[in-house]
Amino acid sequence: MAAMDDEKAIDLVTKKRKLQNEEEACHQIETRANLGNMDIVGVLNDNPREKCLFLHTKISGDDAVVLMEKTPFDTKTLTQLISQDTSLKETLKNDIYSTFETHLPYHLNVVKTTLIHPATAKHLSKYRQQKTFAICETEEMYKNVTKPFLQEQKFSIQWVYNILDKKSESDRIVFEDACPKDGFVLLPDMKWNRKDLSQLYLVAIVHNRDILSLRDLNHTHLPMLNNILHKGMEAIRKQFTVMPSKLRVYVHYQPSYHHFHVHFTHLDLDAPGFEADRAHLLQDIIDNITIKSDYYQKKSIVFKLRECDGLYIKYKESRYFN
Ligand code: M7G
Repeated sequence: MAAMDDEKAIDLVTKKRKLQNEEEACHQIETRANLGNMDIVGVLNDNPREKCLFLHTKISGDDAVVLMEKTPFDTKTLTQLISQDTSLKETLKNDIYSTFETHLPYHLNVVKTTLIHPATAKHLSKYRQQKTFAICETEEMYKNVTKPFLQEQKFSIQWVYNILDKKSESDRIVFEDACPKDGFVLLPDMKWNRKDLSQLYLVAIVHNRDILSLRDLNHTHLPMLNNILHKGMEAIRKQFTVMPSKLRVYVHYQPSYHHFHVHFTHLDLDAPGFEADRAHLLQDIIDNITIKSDYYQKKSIVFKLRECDGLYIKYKESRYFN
């Protein structure tokens, strides 16, 4: 028994080391890239509270989206943060209160950048700050407006097929159940830097290519859903030592990408899209379908749309709009 535990511990250390090496390799690739080859077209979104800036740029005439986000503090670097290498310029002093403009050592001043290139009009719309509206989609509205729209307008999911076919990110896969009907691939979400466990964010992508969204689920999908919930949580416990009680496991409706997938995030992370008008807990989905197989075909579902979303425009033109 002790030998088994030792083996598991060694396995975990090897995996962690592999992850660190990958991160270092990623870092080296990033340091070789530069942003000098693009022209700025405009700001899509500038959010001071979340400390992120989304830009529309052009690279060799093609549209691109650049997402820049200040990374959280890393408590492992405290001694470098509070050191003589950090310079402070006083901006206010009053009694016991002072504020400073602070310049951190170069290597602590990291911004995570995501580049989408070439970007489509849908990418530009996805990241542009816009007014939002709630839609209460009935069974009939789904059939008459949403489903026909999705069939003609689906966002490209080539990146999903690249993952399932092992053409991209195969070295990042944390767990796979290869069953074509009930299986899935679990891997770090693009939003996670794979360093900070309190920001942990993984995504489980199913092998079944026929499920557009929550709306398509019924009792025949229960083995797949239970598989994802239990095997996904177990894989995260093993690889990252994050317990199931620290995880939030959910599905978006509407998702951006219409190939069924499940989000696994750390409970302490305020992930974008965890609002009541977008996230559906996987455990609730399993229970609802167990009670009534066609629950998600019959249920009215409230979700948020933005004013430039194609689906919002379709609803505006439809007889359901008020
Ligand atoms: P969603 O519910 O369809 O929409 O989730 P959202 O993007 O509006 O949340 C798709 C999830 O897949 C998101 O959490 C994305 O960050 C993630 N994602 C998107 N892309 C293009 C990639 C990718 O290329 N690789 C990985 N690992 N994750 C991605």
